[in-house]
Amino acid sequence: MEKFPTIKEIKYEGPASKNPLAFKFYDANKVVLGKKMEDWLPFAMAWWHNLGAAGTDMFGRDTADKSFGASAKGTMEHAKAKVDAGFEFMKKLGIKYFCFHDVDLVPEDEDINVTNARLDELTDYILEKMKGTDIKCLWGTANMFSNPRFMNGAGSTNSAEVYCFAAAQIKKALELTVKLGGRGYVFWGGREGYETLLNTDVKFEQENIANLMHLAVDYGRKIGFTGDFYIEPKPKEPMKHQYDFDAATAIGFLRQYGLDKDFKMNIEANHATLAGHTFEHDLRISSINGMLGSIDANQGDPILGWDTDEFPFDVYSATNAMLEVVKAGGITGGFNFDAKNRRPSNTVEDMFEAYILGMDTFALGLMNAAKIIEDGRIDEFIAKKYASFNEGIGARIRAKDVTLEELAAVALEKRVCKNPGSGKQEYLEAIVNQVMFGK
Ligand code: XUL
Ligand code: CO
Repeated sequence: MEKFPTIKEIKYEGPASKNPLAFKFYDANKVVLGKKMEDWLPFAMAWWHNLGAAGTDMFGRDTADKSFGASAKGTMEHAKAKVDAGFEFMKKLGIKYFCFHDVDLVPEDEDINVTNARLDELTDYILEKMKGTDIKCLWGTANMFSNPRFMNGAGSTNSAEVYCFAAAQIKKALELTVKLGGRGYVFWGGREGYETLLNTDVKFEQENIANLMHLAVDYGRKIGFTGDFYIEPKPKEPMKHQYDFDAATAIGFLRQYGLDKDFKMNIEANHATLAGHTFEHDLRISSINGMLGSIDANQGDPILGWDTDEFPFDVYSATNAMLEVVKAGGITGGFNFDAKNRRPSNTVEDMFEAYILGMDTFALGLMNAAKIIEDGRIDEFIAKKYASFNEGIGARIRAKDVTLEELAAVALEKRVCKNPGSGKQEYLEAIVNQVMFGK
């Protein structure tokens, strides 16, 4: 039986369409810079938000009905109804991937063995559903932040027993990711951080996190996981200080502990902005370090200071992000909508309209990025900006063929520095507007 009987397959109808249940910009087969839109943009559904979150916040209970016809929530009947709803949802939108935490899939029991048996049963059910479709897992992860045992962290815990539970969850989540054909495996260190140094040994905790990641890599490779491991940086929330603050911090950590060959970044827009960066900044830092893996596509609110996980709507941000992605040649991961409807958007139509908004926003971002690249003026400006390094003393600096004394001698001979050249930010911003809105 259909879970969303009022919703038909969502089709591309073009920018003039006023049908809320149609794509205006995302046209899966349209070729942009030599590649189909759907190949540039492997979209994924986040199991937790789309099938789990029903509007509960710190001040009020659910506003949306996400029982999907099951007689009670928190049952295996409900877990299976979520699978049915999720697959119907993805098929109707043309989404080919999903992302999950272990405990998004089934109700968690006090006894981890019971939970694991439920996970086996449910993933068998998912595998059945996958047959005859091209839907697969983008990435899996273990939720090591909700259960009270992780109150002092998972890899960073003070308790060796808790550390074993974290290991057990990672082991199982890796097995499930492999079973469901996952491209990646994510570590989001939700509780890997601290509130006060008065009770924390930072070095000890970071070493333990790294060791757990090494064990995960060893086990993953042993059971045939060939994909990438990802760190998803986030500076704060729930912890005051999180160790994976931003891409630069996480990359430094991976290199320090010899994990950089197996790990890449999963960059979430709203996490980058919480760290005081733009989304595109963390994408750039990842890509210049060869670690741009996957993306959690959402956006925050500049007025609110927390992770609001909104569906992406900001076309400038999506354009800047897609410029990074296109210049990196695409990503091996995907675009996971780690986003939820606003609490009063509580209908089934709202669920679909949110994904349509997100997919259209990234399609616009992709088309704008292509236009900016084809226009060429911005790349041309950047090339010219650094042109003094193409010859003479500049070329020797790049070739690492100079001493500090030689460089100083050049300056002393010139006596006064001439204008180093305009940064021309306003000219470049005007080009972006012209490319975006000009005919
Ligand atoms: C939390 C967050 C997580 C990760 C996966 O802010 O983004 O949902 O994406 O654990
Ligand atoms: Co996320």
